[in-house]
Formats: sequence, structure tokens, C-alpha cells
Amino acid sequence: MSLWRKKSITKLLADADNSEHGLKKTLTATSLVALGIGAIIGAGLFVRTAAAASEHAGNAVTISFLIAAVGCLFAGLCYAEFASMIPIAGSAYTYAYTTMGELVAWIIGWALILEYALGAATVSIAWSEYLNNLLGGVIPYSLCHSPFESSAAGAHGIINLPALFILLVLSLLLIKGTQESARVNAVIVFVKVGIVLVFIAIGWRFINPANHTPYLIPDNAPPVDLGGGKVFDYTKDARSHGWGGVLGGAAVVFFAFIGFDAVSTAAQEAKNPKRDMPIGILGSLAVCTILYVLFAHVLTGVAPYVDFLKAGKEASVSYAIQHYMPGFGWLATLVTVAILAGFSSVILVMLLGQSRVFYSMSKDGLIPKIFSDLHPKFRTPYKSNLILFVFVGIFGAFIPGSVAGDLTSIGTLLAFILVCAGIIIMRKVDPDRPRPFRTPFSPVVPILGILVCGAMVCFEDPTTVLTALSWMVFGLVIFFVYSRHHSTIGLENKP
Ligand code: ALA
Repeated sequence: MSLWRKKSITKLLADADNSEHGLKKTLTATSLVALGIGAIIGAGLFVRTAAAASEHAGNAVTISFLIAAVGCLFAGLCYAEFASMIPIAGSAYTYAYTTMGELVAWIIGWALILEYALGAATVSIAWSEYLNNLLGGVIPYSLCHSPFESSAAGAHGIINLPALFILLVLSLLLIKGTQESARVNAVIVFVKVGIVLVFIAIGWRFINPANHTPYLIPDNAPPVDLGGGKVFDYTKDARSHGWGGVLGGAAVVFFAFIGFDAVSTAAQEAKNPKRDMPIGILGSLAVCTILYVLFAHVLTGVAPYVDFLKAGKEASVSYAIQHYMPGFGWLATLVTVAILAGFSSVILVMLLGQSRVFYSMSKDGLIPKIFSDLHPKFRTPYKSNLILFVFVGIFGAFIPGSVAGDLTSIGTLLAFILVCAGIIIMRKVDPDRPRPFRTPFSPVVPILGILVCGAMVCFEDPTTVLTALSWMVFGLVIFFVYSRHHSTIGLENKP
């Protein structure tokens, strides 16, 4: 039984065309860009920008954003070629199945669970924090934190109920239908982009040029007293000052870009996938990069970045407005409300992406059939959505957000690297297949994608990298015990 058996693209496309009983084709180029932005702008921008600036890159967090964007651009160009060539639900997983064979496809599918399912869990935890912030902290600590967390005052977490709540609501919305979900998403994207623009426009007037010098954190930056006997020492770690800090910051803010590839998971539901997928992927990436760099420039200009180590650590954007933009308290509340809506759309697209990856894996026999059963009326994979809610809910309710967030980044980087490799392989083994969109300068761009994304993995926290590797080993066990014996291709080829 070969580990490298592949799916035929021709058969794959023929199966997808037989869409009478499959997923509905309802998404246009504009809704795909909106879907991308819906998945992209979230906790990464509103939470991790301040963390990356204060702990790693200082004002040069803008450069960190650009580095992360370059890695995503290279990977995005590779995604766009695949998505236009193989417009099938399932994204990187499907691409790998046709190019690198079953085992690599499984590895990517398994890594994508880290990206989408844990990504949704991470943002649901951030949602819970901001909700409590908006409500003035009325939710008891124990009911909005994981059992692994405790407050400075000694309270312990038990379960994160708001995170569970938002996951349930959005799972039910997804079951109702992709078109409805896309419509809700479009409204949220409008609000989210609007608030980012308003913050940039108003905040620009409050930039204090003194805050922007020096631009990088100097090698001899003084330690910062965090109170309670704790001190943050910039000189201790190469990832906390100078250019090392800029790269460390890139690994942190990379989370802010996760999601543009989620557009490719909806390829089968796009009206004109060959033209619209590249527009959806690259368009959403471009819009977000511009917004992020401007946002980071304003945030670090309005408030000194060391503030984000201390009082401004949580709800950093509201903090900056309240403390350094007198007369704009209303904006702080508005920003929080928009952030809550924004987080919801990120979770929605992540859950959508995950259920579509499961759909494809299940159609291929690698995971049980229940993951591709469609609802008789809504034609959505409702059982999969419900199982996913339980799985993601366990993480959202019981795991700290930072753990889930770092794992999400590693899983995504791994998938990006394999997609870049897939383009190089595909150009060799199937050079004549029509490619409505071609990755320019191949193999230079895919190789650069592998290098930049690989560098970001090296700048992630070593413990997180180990945990992610354990997850991948667990996946391999499942593959060898179950999946390869149930694979549709394997069963078809049996004598
Ligand atoms: N990019 C998404 C976010 O920042 C995952 O929340």
C-alpha cells in the first residue's frame, strides 16, 4: 500500500463539477475578499501588535508586520496558483493530495487542524476577555478563564463560558448556510475595517514623534519594572532587542495574517473560482498589510511601547485611546464593540475552513463519513460543525489563549511551507495543466516562501514547537492505524 498514492486532478475536478448534490456555489470575488479580511483582522492586530512591540520589536513592529507579510505573500502566491488550478474545498490539504501524495496530504490536513480549530479557540478566548472588559468585569474570573490560569488577586479559572457561548452561536450560524454566513460576515468586515480606519485617522493627530525614537529597541535598553518584584529585561534574549527583536516580533504578529488562506477552503463554493480565488487571496492580504502597518505606526506613536508591558497590556487599543487621546473616550468603547464583532467573523471563517477541510478528508475516507454528511435542507456539513464545536469548545473553555495561539501559528507555518514545496513539485510532474494563475518567478518565490516561513518557525517559542511536533506524531499514529486502511483511493485500487 503506497504512502505516496495521489488523487488525480482530472477526476477531482470532474467529481466537483458534479455539484448537484454537493456544496452550493454562491461566493463572488468581493465576498471572497471579504471572507479573507473577515478571517484575517482579529486578535493578531488588536492584541498581538502591542505584545510584539513591547516584548520584541519596539516601534519597528511595523517592520515585523512587513516581514510576516512577505512570508505570507510568497505562500499566498503559491496558494493562488493551486486554488485557481484545483478549485476544490479543502485548501492546502487537497493540493497536497494531488501533488505529494496521501501521507503528506494527511500531515497538512492534521496541521490545518492546529490552524483553523485552535485558531478559532484562540480568538474565542480573546472574545471572552474583551466581552468581560466591555461589561466592566462583571463575569466572575472563574467563569471566563481556563483552569490553568489564576489572577494576581489569587482567583482561579474553572471554565471559559463566554468562549463556549460564541463558538456555539457561530457553529449554529454555519449550519444554517454558507451564504447567510457570508452575508453576516460582510457586515462585520465593514464595521471592523471602519474602526481600524477611524483609529488610524484620529490617532494620527496624536502621534508623539518622541515615541518613535529610537525605532528599534537598543541593545542596552534599560530593564522595565513590572511591579510585584517582576522585571522585564530586554537584553537577556536576542529576540527582545535590535533586529533579532524585529524577527521575534514577526513570529508574534504572523498570527495577525492567519486566515487569508481560509479563502481557498471555500473554492468549491466560489462562482468563478479560477478568476476569483487569486483575487480573494491576494486582495485580502494586500488590504490587511496596509492597514496593519499604518495601525502599528499609530499605536506605537500614540503610546510609548513600554506601556504595553504594564497597564496597557490588556485591551491595548482602548488603553492607548483612554490615556493619550483626550476627549475620545467614546472611541474606546466603539473600538471594543467593533473588536468583539471582528473576532466573531474570524472565528466564523476559521470554523468554516475547518469543517470544509474535514469535509474533504472525509470524502477521501481518511476520517469517518460523518464529517461529510450534508444537512438535507441547508446542504452544510452540520454533523461536522457540531463535532467541531465540541472539539474547539474544549480548547476554548479549558486552555489558555497564549498556548492555543502559538500552536495555531506553527501549524499554519508548516502548512504554508508544504504548499510552497507543492508548487515546485507540481510544475515538474504536471507542467502542462492549465494554470489560470501562475506563481511568478517559480521556483524562486516558493523557495523564498519556504525560507521566510521556516525562519519564523525558528523564532517561535521552543516549547510550543515541541508541543506542535507531538500533535503531528499523534496524527501519524491515527494515519497508520485508521486512515490509510480506509482511504477511498486505496479501496478503489484494491483487486
Ligand atoms: N488573523 C486572525 C487574527 O488575528 C487569526 O485573529
